Amino acid sequence: MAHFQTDTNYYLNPAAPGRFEGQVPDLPVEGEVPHHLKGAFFRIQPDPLFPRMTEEDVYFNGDGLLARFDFDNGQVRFTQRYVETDKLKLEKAAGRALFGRYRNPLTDDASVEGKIRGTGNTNPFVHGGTLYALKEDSPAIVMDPWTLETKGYTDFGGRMKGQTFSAHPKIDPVTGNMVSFGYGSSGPLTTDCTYMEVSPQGELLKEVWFKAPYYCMMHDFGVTQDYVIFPIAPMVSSWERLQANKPHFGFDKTLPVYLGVMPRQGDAKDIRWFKAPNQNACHVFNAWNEGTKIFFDVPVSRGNGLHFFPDLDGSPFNPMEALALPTRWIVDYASTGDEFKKVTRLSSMGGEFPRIDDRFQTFRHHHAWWLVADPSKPFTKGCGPGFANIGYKNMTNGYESVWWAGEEYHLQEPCFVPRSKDAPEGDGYLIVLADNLVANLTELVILDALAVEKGPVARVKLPFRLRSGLHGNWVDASQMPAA
Ligand code: V55
Ligand code: FE
Repeated sequence: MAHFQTDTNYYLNPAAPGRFEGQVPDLPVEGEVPHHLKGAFFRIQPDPLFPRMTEEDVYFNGDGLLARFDFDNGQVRFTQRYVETDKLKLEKAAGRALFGRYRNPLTDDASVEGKIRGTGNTNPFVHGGTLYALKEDSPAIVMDPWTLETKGYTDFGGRMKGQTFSAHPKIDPVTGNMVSFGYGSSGPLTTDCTYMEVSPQGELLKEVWFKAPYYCMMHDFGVTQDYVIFPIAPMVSSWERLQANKPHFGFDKTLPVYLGVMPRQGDAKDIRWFKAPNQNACHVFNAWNEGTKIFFDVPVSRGNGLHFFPDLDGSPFNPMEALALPTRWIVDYASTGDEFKKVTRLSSMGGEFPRIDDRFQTFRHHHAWWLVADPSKPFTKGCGPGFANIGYKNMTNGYESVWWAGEEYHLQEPCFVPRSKDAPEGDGYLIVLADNLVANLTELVILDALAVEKGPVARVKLPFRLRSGLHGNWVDASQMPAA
């Protein structure tokens, strides 16, 4: 197989890989880090350790490079290590890349046929004191939350039969269970899916198998006290695509969107599929139910939101159709029809990476934050307008505010941090990584969560640039296991 050893397209500055592990014991701070914050902020970025073996690839395909920011008494320490997946171990032993393109095993070196291709690069998620590195094409990976050592894939003691575990589980605040799902559960491109619940002790309590209406990138889902909601949006694939060396996913403008609604106490036979016209959704703010009425808050775009997974019909990427608007989809599990038309726009501030105060997952939430793209603001030449703003909405009184980071910056997904463990919903801070595209350095910015427009209360300065990441989560010190 040809061995290109190249870093093309999405691998150039400012998206170039970091390719390093290390520690910084005490990061310099501008302003003041709240002294009472004691805990860890985990975040992860895709970051290919070896130069790619294929000429083309997408940013989603890097090895998981996991970081922890430790907060204690106003000081912040940084630690970063690779997720040592089976894939990365094989590549380290060979001294070069062996795995080819994103979710295309047909592009791999023959020596790694049949190996798990996961990278653990999407979400570092803590449940019951266990840190998982998650990637939706493979099982969950157990990590040591203190040393960031990789313990390996888990099938929950042999109980998980599906081959995949979503990067977006939720924690039910009542039972403490981690509620999750998988797609492509019997192998790549299969329509088999699973719904799972894991106890705080790490026991897989259930695995319900069901079939999706079509194979697609089911990246996130909704969990309420009584239902789970599976969104099917037309980011699709096929073996023909993979054989033709196209990107794994492409957007199909002809297929409808479905919401699969299943009672959490129910089974596959209880799923109702509600149908809506062609559109796109990816991440989820939150979901809740009032009786059989289900509320599902998601950023929704009219068309394809990901330029590196082009439209199947070859039409050029359309940034206006790609911009997602926070939207409320409402369906009634007890209704007679199978269409859902009830849609409320929640904001005209377009963007993605929605977050709430996660202590209120599965219940009606009152505060929401997301990254906002605003093409009317100036931006650094060559870097595009990007996500340079944080949007906030009070869901009770409709009050909205926004913080613009400035033309030198792109922002990464925000994370809400409660002022204290028992603080009221929304009372606390927002942690945001801000990439300074001019200085080529990253800052960890801390905002007052209910007054983002006031700008940072502190800027924690990293002495290097982090690559654009996916997700991050705060863990209070009291919820970290003993070191
Ligand atoms: C997403 C990210 C992924 C992936 C599939 O944000 C979807 C969506 C970082 O990897 O594999
Ligand atoms: Fe995600």
